[in-house]
Amino acid sequence: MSTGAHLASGKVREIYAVDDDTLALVASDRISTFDVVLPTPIPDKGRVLTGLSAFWFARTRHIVPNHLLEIRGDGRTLICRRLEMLPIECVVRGYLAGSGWKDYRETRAVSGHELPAGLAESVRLPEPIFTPATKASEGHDENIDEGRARALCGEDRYVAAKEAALALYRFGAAHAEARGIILADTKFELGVASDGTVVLADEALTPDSSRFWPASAYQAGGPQPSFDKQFVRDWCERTGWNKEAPGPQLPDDVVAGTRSRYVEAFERLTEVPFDDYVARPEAVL
Ligand code: Q0Z
Repeated sequence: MSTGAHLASGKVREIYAVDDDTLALVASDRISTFDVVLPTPIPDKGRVLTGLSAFWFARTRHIVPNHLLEIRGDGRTLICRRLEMLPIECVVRGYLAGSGWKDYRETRAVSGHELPAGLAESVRLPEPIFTPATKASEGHDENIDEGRARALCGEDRYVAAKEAALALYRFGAAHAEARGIILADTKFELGVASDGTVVLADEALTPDSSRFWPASAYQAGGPQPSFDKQFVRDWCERTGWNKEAPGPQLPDDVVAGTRSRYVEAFERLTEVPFDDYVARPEAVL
């Protein structure tokens, strides 16, 4: 089976059309930080993200069906069912960080969820909240309230996507927490199959679509270190880079340290040795 025509590029991924009903999602080793893709790849990052997505797809089919058909031998390509994508990002937050923290500080609410006064940055929320966002073609997604999201999706699809996203987050966060990783928040993309079923698509519960924090360092009251990207961010800050493209080339020790963190996240979450995955990607299924 060939990969087919190139359809779209993300910052660090590509989509190809295999046939009318089938796509190939290919994850590169590129890394972005402060919204800029750096010139230096992180070896195996694409495999780690692809293997993690496939792991979660295999373990959450009881919650919601997903688009995964097969994983290629290269470990970085998922063959997927082509869907009609919902026009919203399905974000779930269990902790107050990123744009959730920003919106809370300004309005005491996130996507229409009014929260208690006096919450600290990175605090665990009383309950995970669904905070849908627009899909911005460039720039940042904007959090929208339930009314706008429902109007964009249609009532039935909105309710199915919201309930799936909340259940997926709870499942992923509990699994990760038991392995020393806090899944602070995550973004899902869902689509609709030809029979009308709402289906989980894209990547799922990876460090590129989520905030992973080391539980060992967790302390609410400020920003938390990223499980995977903290070495890169710290090194970039020390260089005095102005955070505009092009980013700096990373030194070998920062590349190696960052690769180790991705592999560590993969092994903690999947309990599959990364070398086994490289030899046989179906090991995560
Ligand atoms: C996912 C994206 C990427 C750039 C479209 N199963 C599906 N059916 C239809 N469309 C998609 C999927 Cl996953 C779809 N994206 C996001 C992924 C590169 C953009 F790898 N866009």
